[in-house]
Amino acid sequence: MESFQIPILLILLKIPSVFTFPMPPGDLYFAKQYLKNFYNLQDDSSGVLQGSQDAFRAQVKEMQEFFGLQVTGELDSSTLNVMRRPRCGVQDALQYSHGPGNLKWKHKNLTYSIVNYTYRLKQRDVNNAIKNALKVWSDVTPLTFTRIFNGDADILISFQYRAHGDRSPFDGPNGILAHAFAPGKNIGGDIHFDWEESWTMNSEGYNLFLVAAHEIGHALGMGHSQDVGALMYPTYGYIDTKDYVLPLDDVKGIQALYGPSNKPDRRRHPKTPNKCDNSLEFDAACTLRGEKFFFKDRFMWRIHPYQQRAELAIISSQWPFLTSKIDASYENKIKDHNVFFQGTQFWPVKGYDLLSRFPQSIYLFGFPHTVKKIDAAVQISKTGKSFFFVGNQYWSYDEKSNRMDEGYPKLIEDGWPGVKSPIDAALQENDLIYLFHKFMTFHFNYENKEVIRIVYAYSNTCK
Ligand code: 01S
Ligand code: CA
Ligand code: ZN
Ligand code: ZN
Repeated sequence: MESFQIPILLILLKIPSVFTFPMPPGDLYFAKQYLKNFYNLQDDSSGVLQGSQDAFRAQVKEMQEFFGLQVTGELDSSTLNVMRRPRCGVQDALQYSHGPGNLKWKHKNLTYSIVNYTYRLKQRDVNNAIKNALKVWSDVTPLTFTRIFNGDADILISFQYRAHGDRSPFDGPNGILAHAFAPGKNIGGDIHFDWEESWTMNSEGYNLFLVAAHEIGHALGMGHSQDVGALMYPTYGYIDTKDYVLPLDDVKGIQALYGPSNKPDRRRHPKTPNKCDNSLEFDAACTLRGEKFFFKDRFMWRIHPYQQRAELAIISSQWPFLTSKIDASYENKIKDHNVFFQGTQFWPVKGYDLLSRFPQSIYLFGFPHTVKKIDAAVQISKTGKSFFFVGNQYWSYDEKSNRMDEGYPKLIEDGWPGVKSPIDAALQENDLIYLFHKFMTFHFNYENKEVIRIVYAYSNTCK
């Protein structure tokens, strides 16, 4: 867990109050409005001063607890002073960070209840998505989740439409997908999904399991993470949900709150790669209209020629069809498109748009059927030849005649002396070809056929 977003709410609350009011008779009215706005005091239709005295006292207590005041349930002057402070409009229970007060659940055997369903999915599918999303967290903590069928559950899960009584209205399709309340009584721990999203069980629309897993994180007390690979990263991104394993950043976060699970956890929790890790290796690399891209697992770094800073992103956020790791990629400057290889298939893209609705077969290039994946690919812009590296061999493809050149494959050690194979990735920069082998980058002068220097692979991204 790298760091959590500093909640806007807390910054605003730190502003010292410039107002100190005496206690005029309007105080009770004011306090009721405040509790209605920022807590869950129900509107009392019978009039301002009527209504349930107990409910009012309970809300005053909750508010006092939240602000670290003496919990009396009385509207004393220090309580009123806090109420008068300028503040953020978000309800206090709706927190997206480790705020003060209700940090985490005090018990480990949590209960949940599914209040209603979306018409877009079978009830069975919703039940399973929720159950699997809860398991993501119970697998790495001592927490257990039991479904109950009445309203007294810790975590109430529902689909809600637009304004739904908690001062955080939904916004229709897209935008806010769901929200959840930090652990606590009443609405604390509850999860609301936007009724109007296209909820799915696959990669289309918004995958209910993935969003539910993120919201459950909030319901357990997790805030948002700045790690783009984390489940608690604030924006939605599709990732294969089969055999989903919670990323390491989230595991560290939740275990800081509840400790580890008692049962052994042998699974590898995916770690977001670090651009300055000196053992960094790449899956693939390419240029694209002046930018450089380096691919690793489901991530990529992009380096803009003027910015020079390597920016980490999820590959599928740019190219949604690339949901798993890439074997090789190259920029075809002659046809102004890029090619991404995955196993025996390739995807041609123009800028960010897919050029065919489906992946194509790599055998269209003329590879023998013994080739099951391409290690690396690069085009020499001067000659219009593209080179494909597989094991200790390479092929030359002529982009003008669209066919493989005669006499290939050849041995890499013959055509690219001094370069170690297998080659993980390749790209052209100015007059040099960069060839990557494990943690090394070979700078190869193609005209003289010689390696002019070897640098660390991470030196390409550590900026
Ligand atoms: N809910 O947990 C969210 O993070 C909200 C925004 C809050 C400020 C209410 C939300 O729906 N964010 C979008 C989202 O995709 C961008 N959240 C779910 C996810 O899976 N990251
Ligand atoms: Ca929405
Ligand atoms: Zn809500
Ligand atoms: Zn969130």
